[in-house]
Amino acid sequence: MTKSSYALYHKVHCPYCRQVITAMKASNISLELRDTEKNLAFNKELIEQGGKKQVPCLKITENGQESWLYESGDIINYLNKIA
Ligand SMILES: N[C@@H](CCC(=O)N[C@@H](CS)C(=O)NCC(=O)O)C(=O)O
Repeated sequence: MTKSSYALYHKVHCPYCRQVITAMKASNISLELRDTEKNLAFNKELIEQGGKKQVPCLKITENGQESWLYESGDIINYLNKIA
């Protein structure tokens, strides 16, 4: 069985992040929101592990394997698939 968890790295005033969060709420998906401006540790791990500081970015953990998905359109498509 696949065990998955998700965290969305975002900023409050980012319009692309807002679009992803709206889509997420419409699909009834709940995932952890990680504000990279409020919490600099989130910003650091986004840059170091994701590869760049751009938000939104969805961190996907599946069976212990982590991957980082950038681009609001790609994140929304992914969330629609798992909804
Ligand atoms: N094409 C991207 C644009 C995202 C974007 O421009 N995000 C801005 C914040 S609103 C950002 O993170 N800029 C900093 C950077 O790119 O390093 C998307 O649709 O997700």
